[in-house]
Amino acid sequence: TDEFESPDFYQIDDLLTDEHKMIRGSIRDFVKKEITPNIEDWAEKNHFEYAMVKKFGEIGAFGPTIPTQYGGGGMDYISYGLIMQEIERGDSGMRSTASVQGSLVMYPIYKFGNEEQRMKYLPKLASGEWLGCFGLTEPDHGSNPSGMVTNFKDMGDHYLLNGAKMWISNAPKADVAVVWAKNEEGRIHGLIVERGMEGFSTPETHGKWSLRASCTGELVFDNVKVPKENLLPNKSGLGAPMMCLDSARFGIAWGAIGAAMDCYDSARRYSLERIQFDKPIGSFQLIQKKLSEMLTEITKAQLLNWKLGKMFEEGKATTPMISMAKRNAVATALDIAREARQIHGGMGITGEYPMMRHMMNLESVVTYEGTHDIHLLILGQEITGIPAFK
Ligand code: TGC
Ligand code: FAD
Repeated sequence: TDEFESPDFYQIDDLLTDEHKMIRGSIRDFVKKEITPNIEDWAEKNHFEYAMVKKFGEIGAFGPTIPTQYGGGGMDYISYGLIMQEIERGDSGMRSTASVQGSLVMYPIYKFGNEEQRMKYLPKLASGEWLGCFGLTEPDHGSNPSGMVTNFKDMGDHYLLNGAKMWISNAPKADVAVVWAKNEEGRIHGLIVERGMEGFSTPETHGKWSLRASCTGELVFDNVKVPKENLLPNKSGLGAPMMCLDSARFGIAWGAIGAAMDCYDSARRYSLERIQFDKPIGSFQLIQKKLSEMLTEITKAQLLNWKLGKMFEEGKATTPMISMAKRNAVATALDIAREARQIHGGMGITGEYPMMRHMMNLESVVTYEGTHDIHLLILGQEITGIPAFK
């Protein structure tokens, strides 16, 4: 069969409700119809298919955990994880579009915004009428966002915003940007910046060999007048963007395992079809070792992700727990993409199969939302009480 078969070696489906399985099934069907047939072409052409934004809105991929009164899905975190898993099984860049919109744009407006801001932005972001982006990283401040220099001054009837953000997913096409900047006292606040504000531009970043179906750019603020009502009033300090990252990193932990499953499934299938030395290559011990280890790592990560989702629901998930899941899932997915590529031999380097694209995508995923090593150090700090990054 050509159908993707989702590995479920430890019967983790028993831990899911009928609703979870229904949501996963509908997103899987969507990915099969809308993403899989086109993605190699989009990635090869470095093309961001803007029409997907509306389609993601229609299937509820934006802000699944945001309450329905604001246009969100009102779902639990396991549902959110499953949606990200299925979309990233299609492509990490597609998942980026969805997780930035939901966890990094809608979430801060919902969590730190006032009622007028929620009503103005959330329904349009949920439906895909508007696309959003999240500006934290700067050219000189990536792993260390607290050093940011983007700043705003109180001019009486408005704020004046100056500075630049770099590596921002969705930026070139975004209608709305949630931007983190320091006030005159050096305190970090979130501001909602809209396309069309004078002095605001979003140049595209070219030459990426990764996430080629997602658009990435800069946010440049040259004396941008931001209305005072665009400041997110209900939380300031680095903790505010970090809370958004908690939610987005959770989605990535699930998403990366979706990419891993896609690679594993392709490798399993190919190993049974490809004949060398008069036998399917799947009959050789070294191939079986690779497949066995892939399945083991996917299963471990699925259990970690599921439990983390439960802890999110119970308000018990901590940043180091999230770091463990994100770091583990992405490293696992990268290893599996490489091993699966080898199982496909020369064919593995072509766009006939998904591994090369997943592998290149995952090089971004292992870096963004906190690098592999930063997550290790967050765990190190949890264990020892000593932050090693400063
Ligand atoms: P640190 O001193 O630890 O904390 C500063 C203040 O923030 C508070 N805080 C949190 N509050 C709530 N929830 C959290 N999760 C929090 N984490 C920190 C903390 O309590 C403290 O508050 P206060 O009141 O004491 O000031 O901060 P630090 O400067 O030492 O930094 C720690 C470090 C290095 C771990 C952190 O900065 C970090 O995680 N760096 C990585 C940066 C990162 O992840 N950037 C991501 C950019 S967005 C992105 O990549 C999107 S890609 C998406 C896509 O396309 O899919
Ligand atoms: P650096 O921080 O310069 O790190 C370089 C290397 O040094 C890394 O290996 C790192 O682990 C290591 N390092 C740094 N500090 C330490 C330390 N203390 N101890 C040990 N090692 C250390 N950002 C956003 O705000 N919004 C987005 O939408 C967004 N989208 C992105 C999309 C893509 C495709 C990419 C590639 C990035 C995106 N980012 C986004 C930025 C991303 O979050 C940063 O790239 C990431 O946080 C790392 O920052 P940096 O690239 O400046 O690397």
